[in-house]
Amino acid sequence: MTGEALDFFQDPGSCSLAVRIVLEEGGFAYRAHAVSARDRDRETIGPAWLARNPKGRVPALSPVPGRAGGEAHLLTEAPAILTWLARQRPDLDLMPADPAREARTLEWMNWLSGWVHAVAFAQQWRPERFSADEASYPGIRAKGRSNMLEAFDAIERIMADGRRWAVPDAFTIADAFLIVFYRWGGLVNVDMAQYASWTSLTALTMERASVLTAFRADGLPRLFA
Ligand SMILES: N[C@@H](CCC(=O)N[C@@H](CS)C(=O)NCC(=O)O)C(=O)O
Repeated sequence: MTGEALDFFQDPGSCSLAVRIVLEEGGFAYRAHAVSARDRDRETIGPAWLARNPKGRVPALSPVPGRAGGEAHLLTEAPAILTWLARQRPDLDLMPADPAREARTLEWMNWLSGWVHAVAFAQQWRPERFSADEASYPGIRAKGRSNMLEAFDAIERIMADGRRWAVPDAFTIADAFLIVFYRWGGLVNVDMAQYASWTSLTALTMERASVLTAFRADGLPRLFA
């Protein structure tokens, strides 16, 4: 796809991977800018990034008309960015035009973003968001792990009805988001092979040229190598 190159702010292997997959899927011209979200060199909460995105997070994408309290034309929130990108390429139907399939895609995006990411994983990786009392962190981490495992069971139950993709039956932005959490499950030492149906979906996702390119660009080994 031609047009003005987009500026994409990301941290390799973070939830921004989903955005990179869709940037590649849609053939968008973009420049990637690393903003570290990792503890050892965390830039997301540094003054330079906070001035642009007061939420202190990645991913972000520019230019998209409007503003969210920081830099003009900077779009934040992975589901919003993925939806906006999908709408630039309606021919690919990455955010389905059909109202029921659109709602099903949003159902995935909202739950993955608002529960699986912002609660279950954040409880494990950022317990300080849930309490100022450090003594409570082990309990918060443990609850995050059980919330995550329950969510993974739920994903497997949904996927086990024979569908090939998260929203039957074509690749959507929900699949680009789901592979992030499958990968993160491995990072927190979950044996992901136990989720047979979700593993089949992820293997199918991993075969896409866009996904292979995004993993390579993020410096990540491909899954199931
Ligand atoms: N709701 C946001 C969450 C974004 C988010 O939490 N991103 C993480 C990386 S996966 C981050 O930037 N963390 C930086 C930090 O915690 O300082 C979205 O969906 O984009």
